[in-house]
Amino acid sequence: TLQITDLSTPESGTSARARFAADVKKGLSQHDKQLSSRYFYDGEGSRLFQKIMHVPEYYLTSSEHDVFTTHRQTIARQMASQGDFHLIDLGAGDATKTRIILEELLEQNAAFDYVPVDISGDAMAELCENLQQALPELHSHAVVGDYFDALDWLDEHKPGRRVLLFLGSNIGNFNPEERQSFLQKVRSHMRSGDMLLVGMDLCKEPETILRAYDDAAGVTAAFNLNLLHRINRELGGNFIVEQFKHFALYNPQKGVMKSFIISQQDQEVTVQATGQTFQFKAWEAIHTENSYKFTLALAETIGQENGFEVKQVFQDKNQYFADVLYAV
Ligand code: AVJ
Repeated sequence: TLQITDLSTPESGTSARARFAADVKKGLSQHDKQLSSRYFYDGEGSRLFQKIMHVPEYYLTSSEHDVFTTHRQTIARQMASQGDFHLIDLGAGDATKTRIILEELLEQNAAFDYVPVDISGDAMAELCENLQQALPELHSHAVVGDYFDALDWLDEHKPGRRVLLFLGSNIGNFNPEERQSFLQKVRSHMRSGDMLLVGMDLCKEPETILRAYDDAAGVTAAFNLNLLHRINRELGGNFIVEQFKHFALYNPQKGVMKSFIISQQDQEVTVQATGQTFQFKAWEAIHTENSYKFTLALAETIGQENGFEVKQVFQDKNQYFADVLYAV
């Protein structure tokens, strides 16, 4: 069976644009300019991210894929070990990796339904269609909306045990404060017997990490610079994107990959929806993304701090990536 619930409204479209404009205005008015990585994922940005997942240097996707193929039996058994459940996939996207677990759960005759959650209605429609083709016996109910709107909706409409997924090192986009608040909020929607599986990219050779965010074909650069194209398209900006460049930097002490957009000359840019013109000095940077890297010790600590216990850690053969199963 297949169902889609769309929590977004026509008004949420207008207010999303207003929020984007306000965030751009604030971010480009600061001394250290910044734009949020949240805004990478318009249609074009999502297409470019799909492409990144196939870039040879971007080891994250293939590593997590390796984790799932290697440990599919154990992961599925752990999930199903406490009885019936809803499998809730936060930020499901095309769910390529989740599908490995779905197939295994079906093989094990586990009693569950699949609830992919994503902000992109197009992605959820496409996913449901693909799942119905590939796994017709799967019960799925997609929810289109923000993670926490979806969790509120699920509290009311889908009671019962839940296993939550937050894959792909999406948690790495949060700084430590944002991560605490995310985990606390997720925890508040969980009860004893529920589980949370979190994908985390691990600290490793800095060159390997750096190459993943500065690939030779320039796909990551295009992904980053698409943010300026998006401002041009949606907010009436006049960025001459060729006068900016992508720059990636890894800090091995903080374990964080940082992405920037650098202005290659003195220039000014007007963004109609903000009613403002912004000045850029030559070589001035806009910070656009944090991608935090983890250690197993950190995985344990952030769990403990937020009421989660590490039940099992699954890794790929290179130990590049970990999927950490938390119980509450
Ligand atoms: C989707 C947030 C996991 O940080 O690795 C890929 C996004 N940015 N290349 C990441 C991204 C540049 C990605 N996440």
